[in-house]
Amino acid sequence: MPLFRTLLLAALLLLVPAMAQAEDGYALWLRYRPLAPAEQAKYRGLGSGIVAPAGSPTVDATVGELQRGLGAMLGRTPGITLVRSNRIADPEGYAIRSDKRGIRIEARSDVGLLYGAFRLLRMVQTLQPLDHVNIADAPKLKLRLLDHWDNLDRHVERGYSGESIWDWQKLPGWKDPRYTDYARANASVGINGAVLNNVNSNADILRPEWLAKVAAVAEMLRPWGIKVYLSARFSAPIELGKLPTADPLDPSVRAWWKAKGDEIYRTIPDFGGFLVKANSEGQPGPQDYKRSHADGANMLADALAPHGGIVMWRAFVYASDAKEDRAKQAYDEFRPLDGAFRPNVILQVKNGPVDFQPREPFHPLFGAMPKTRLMFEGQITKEYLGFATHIAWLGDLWEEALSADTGRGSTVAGTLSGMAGVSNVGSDRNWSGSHFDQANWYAFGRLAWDPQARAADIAGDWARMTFGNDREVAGTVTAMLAASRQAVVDYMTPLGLHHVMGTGHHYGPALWVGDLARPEWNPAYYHRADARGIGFDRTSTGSNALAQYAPEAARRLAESEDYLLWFHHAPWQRPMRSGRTLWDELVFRYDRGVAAVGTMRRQWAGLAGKVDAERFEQVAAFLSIQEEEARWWRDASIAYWQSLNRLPLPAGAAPPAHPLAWYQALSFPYAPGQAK
Ligand code: BDP
Repeated sequence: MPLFRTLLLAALLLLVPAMAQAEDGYALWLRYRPLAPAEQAKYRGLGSGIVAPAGSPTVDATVGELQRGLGAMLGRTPGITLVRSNRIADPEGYAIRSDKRGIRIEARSDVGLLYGAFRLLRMVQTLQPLDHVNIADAPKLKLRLLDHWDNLDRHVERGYSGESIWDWQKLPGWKDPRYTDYARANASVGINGAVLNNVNSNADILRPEWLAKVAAVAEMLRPWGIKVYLSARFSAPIELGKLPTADPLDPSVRAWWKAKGDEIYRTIPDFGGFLVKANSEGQPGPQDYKRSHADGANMLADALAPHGGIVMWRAFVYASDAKEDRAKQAYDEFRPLDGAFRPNVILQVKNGPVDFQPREPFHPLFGAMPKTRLMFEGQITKEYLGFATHIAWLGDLWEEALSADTGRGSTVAGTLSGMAGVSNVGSDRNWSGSHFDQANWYAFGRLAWDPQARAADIAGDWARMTFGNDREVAGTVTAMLAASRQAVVDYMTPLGLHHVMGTGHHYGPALWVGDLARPEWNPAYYHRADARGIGFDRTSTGSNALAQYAPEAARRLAESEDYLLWFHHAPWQRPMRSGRTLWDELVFRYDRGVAAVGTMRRQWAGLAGKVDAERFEQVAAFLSIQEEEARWWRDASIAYWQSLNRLPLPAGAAPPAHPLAWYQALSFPYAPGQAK
């Protein structure tokens, strides 16, 4: 027995390193795998040991991360000197220089040193030489946030990666070390803020006992340069303060928010501010009292201004009773308010005018409010792009929006003060629901740091950091990412189609739905297809949403076939640039999308044995789900369009696998992430 026990212990001890190496995705892009000896040789002769200024929690975190990362990759820590220096102008910027004595990271602030350290680690992770480094970098935008749509019971609205990571019930007593790993990952890409709770918010988060929990999270994120923010419910003065009104011009309401602001800052001295969804989708707001969005935002801004806090006011509004094209409503509502907001208000605008679709034109508010600070809101979680099982590289989606020329003197990127991404982080071991969805979290941070960065470069870095530097592996992963977003557009919403997903949960196709109470919740509202044609006329003969864009931008959008059915209602027989009719082109694109997923599957299969088995198997299984669902999208869509246009399929195209009624009968009452 004792011998057996000894053997068992020995076996277990042998297993421990293997378990620590498990590739379950937890390490994200910060895997820090040991480099091969030949690769390590590249980094010889750089001295050794870290010299850092007298400790601060951020300097300690920086030194710890360098030791952890370089120690694991190189087996030693080269000579690195961290220097606080006023020569670096930007408060979050850094410079890295090296010579044969070692590496010097200079920054104005400790968080700049942290960002420089992560840059250095990335260079080693991607095998870039360190002997003659001379780089300086600083974030282009000050506000780089994740928005968590997390409820207080840990349900995540539009979350496909488990529960909320915020374990509110156990906070503040139990500070899950996972919060530190979350912060490390964010800091590594420059994310410097997190809104902890859902925009469809619950006033309870503003109660003192909840603020104590928020303070505990803030304390863990602080060393990593991340501030916490909260979604504020506009009616909180009624719900918590027992006031009869939440009218933003009422002195008692203003006093309530001011006192609440003071209380928050007593608890969390570096609190970032509020995010607000008001008068949208049933949320309370200033219009309940016949006040404007500016009245509401400014009232909250005044409460936080003495403490340096900001208000991010969302432009995602559309009225339940409006007859107007939903795509026009945010612009109509906010454009007249340009210049009416306090300096600490930032208007947060979704990338497109409808709602995080696989492809949308850029939002017409970008460039149209020169006297107002604007933030870009992207959705990292893939509510409309196949949840966690579809590979869809959002780096391309955001690059397309950010690089769009507004026709008013700059690109979308050039109009921004910040970026917010609706988080895809949850309690799943791999954080994001799938290994490839981590790429979207990564890309979001990198683009918020530099909205002019190229998504392809970011994809290359992510692939190497996540799957290793083997050229075939990294090249294949990068190629898969590059093809993936257009594939989703093709098999779900080709040629400018949009919002044709399943009711409520948005899982799968439901183009035939036209009986929901609110017109703009119906797919039929958006595609307007009948026997003769398809598409939403947003030209001057229709809703004229096109006129919200500057003339040059409007012309480009009107001419783009990628947005054809977004802006035009066209006959099925309309000739396309390819020489096909619109109908044939639509079928061609559905097929192209399905085929692209098949290609991704084969590409991935070719990496068998070159990627660790654990991640390989899951990605392979998810790709087969994606292929099945891509075919489902294609078949259901074609079956439905044919029920209207009665047109034959182009030569060689396969008929749908089932009759339309089969697709219409599918129901998914338990699809994840639904709004509660
Ligand atoms: C929609 C989501 C809904 C969100 C809303 C928003 O379906 O759950 O609350 O956006 O952004 O896309 O407020």
